[in-house]
Order: sequence, then structure tokens, then C-alpha cells
Amino acid sequence: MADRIASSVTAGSVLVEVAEGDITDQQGFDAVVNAANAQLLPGGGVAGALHRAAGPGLAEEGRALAPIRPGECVITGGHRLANPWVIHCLGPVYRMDEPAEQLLASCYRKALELAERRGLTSVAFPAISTGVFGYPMEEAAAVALRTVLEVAPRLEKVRRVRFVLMGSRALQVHTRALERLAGGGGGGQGRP
Ligand code: AR6
Repeated sequence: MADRIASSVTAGSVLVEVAEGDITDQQGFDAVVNAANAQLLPGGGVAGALHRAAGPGLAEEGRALAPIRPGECVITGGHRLANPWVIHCLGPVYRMDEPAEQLLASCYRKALELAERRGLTSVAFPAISTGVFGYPMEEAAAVALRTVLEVAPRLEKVRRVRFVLMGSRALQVHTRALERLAGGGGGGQGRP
């Protein structure tokens, strides 16, 4: 099913979109981001869904790269996904991995830097840490979107970043955060 894009802004040369959808169903994106566990194993939520869709090769490839620490990212192939690449990020467990905000911001920054180094042009993120890891959605959305908008103007290869949210509440929270950060200019309006 096609994503419902609720809001978008342009930061530098990067189109940043907020959409409701499924991270395992992101045709046309070079990379999808996994809300991973340290061992890069299937688990639940996003990780479970991505591993199911990608097949066992994803965990096999991840074995050599694990473990990773909170705030870190690694990249593997997409295996049976429509996307050639998966960037695995370990978000902070809320109230356990500190400083949580810096660690969460680091996931988004490092994922985009990794994509840039690999010459990827489009990356789709889920809302890292907001499920099993318990990060409150409003706080996480503000950190995630602020970080992407800060990093975007430095990117030369990445041209499109999508936040893929599950459910209308997550979509609404991220839409509001994007519009607030972009100075109220949603709906494709340019950001100064
Ligand atoms: N597409 C988009 N968003 C999704 C999907 C999906 N298919 N499935 C869930 N979400 P989580 P975390 C949303 O728990 O908090 C795993 O067990 C979900 O509603 O996947 O970083 C791993 O193995 C939530 O808002 O990631 C780790 O141990 C958000 O994605 C641990 O959970 C993130 O939820 C990672 O926890």
C-alpha cells in the first residue's frame, strides 16, 4: 500500500517527508533503517518485520558486524527487500542508556553520514527507540527531525529522507514536530 505523506519540507537539497506506512514496504529507497538490537538479530517491531521480509541472509550478514553500541549504525545489504541496503541503528533504551537525546541524535546523524559515504540518495527511517525501547514519541520526534534538518544541508548525495510511521498518532506527532521545526512551513514549503 502506498504511504500517506502528511508533510514535507526541503532542507538544503534534501526533501524530508513524514509519512504513514510500513518500513518493509519502501520501494524506490536506496536504504531503509532498522531499529536494531545490539546483536543485529530479528527481535520484534521494526527489526522483526525487516528480518522476516529480508530473509535469513540479513541476520547472517549482521553476525559479523555485531555487537553495536547505542548511537551506532552499520550497513548491510537488503537481501530480499526491495531496498539494496539496510542501515541498522541501535537506539537508546529510555531511562537506561544516557545521554538518551545525544544517543538518539547520533543514530540519525550517523545513518545519514553512512548513506552519504556510500553514495546513497534516499533513506527511509522508522521512529527509532519509540517502541520496545520506550522513548516518548513527542521527545523522540523532536530529536529525530531536528537532527535530520541539521545534517541535511551538509549532504551532497542524499536527496530524500522519509520518516515512515506506524499509526495515526505517530504520524500526527511527527507532522507537528516537522512543521514546528520548519517554522510552520509544512506541505512542501522550503525551509530557509
Ligand atoms: N514500519 C514502521 N514502523 C514500525 C513498524 C513497521 N513495520 N513496526 C513497528 N514500528 P521498535 P525500538 C514502529 O520496537 O523502540 C526490537 O525487538 C513502532 O510502532 O521496532 O528502537 C529490536 O530487536 C515504534 O513506534 O524499535 C530491539 O530489541 C517504532 O517503529 C528493540 O525492539 C520503533 O519500535 C528496538 O526497540
